[in-house]
Amino acid sequence: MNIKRNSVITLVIILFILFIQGCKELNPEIPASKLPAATSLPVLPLEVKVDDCDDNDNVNAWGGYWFTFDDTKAPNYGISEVNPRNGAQFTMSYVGPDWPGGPGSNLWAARMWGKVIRGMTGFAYPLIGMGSGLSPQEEPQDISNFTGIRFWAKRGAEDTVMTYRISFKHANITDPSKQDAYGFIFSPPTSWTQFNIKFSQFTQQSWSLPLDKMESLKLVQGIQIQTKNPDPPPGSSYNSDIWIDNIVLYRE
Ligand SMILES: [Ca+2]
Ligand SMILES: [Ca+2]
Repeated sequence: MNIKRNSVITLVIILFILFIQGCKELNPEIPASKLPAATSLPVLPLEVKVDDCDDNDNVNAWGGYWFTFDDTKAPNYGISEVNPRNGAQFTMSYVGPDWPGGPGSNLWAARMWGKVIRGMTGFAYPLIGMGSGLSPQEEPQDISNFTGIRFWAKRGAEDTVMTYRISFKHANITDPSKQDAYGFIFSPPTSWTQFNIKFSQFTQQSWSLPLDKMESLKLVQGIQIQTKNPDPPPGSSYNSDIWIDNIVLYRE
């Protein structure tokens, strides 16, 4: 009887000692003032949305406005036609059931369509395009800490413009030859396809004066996409219809 009782007492004492030891370990005797200070490193998101267009207005997630452009203004005075009309408020287009996520999973996208027209005389390099500012007043934005841009695109089945160029808008730079110095030419198929283009893949326009690429990435007013087709013969035109959606800038 006594042996059993002594064993129980011994076990209780051992458990108590273990408990005290455990408490000591849980409460290291280091004053709070000696603990290393918490450091907060800036965490940059891996992906930042430019626009998914699904609120169906002409403003993107950065507060910038969507727009179209063509060759009709000075100094080109061409006769190409773009829709939504150059200078009018941009409107989104409704995404049909061909979206890979199925009907209704994506509502609106940015779309530009029209004709790249070359007259018998006059401007010989006709073009149309659309774009989106990266701030309400298109103040230059520094996007040099991003790796590249991802977006979805498709073109119309009947189009005769099959290649487009995505580039940065630099309209504040007084030398027009530097306005879209760096870009990337891509060929959207007739079904929705995601493009992933690193800024390292952007190349300089052959006719533009060099603007340092890092300088360019620090002064971006907007992103623009324009027709990049062989120039039509005099008196002829090409059809263009391009859809763009789910644009993000990303970091790797
Ligand atoms: Ca919007
Ligand atoms: Ca959308």
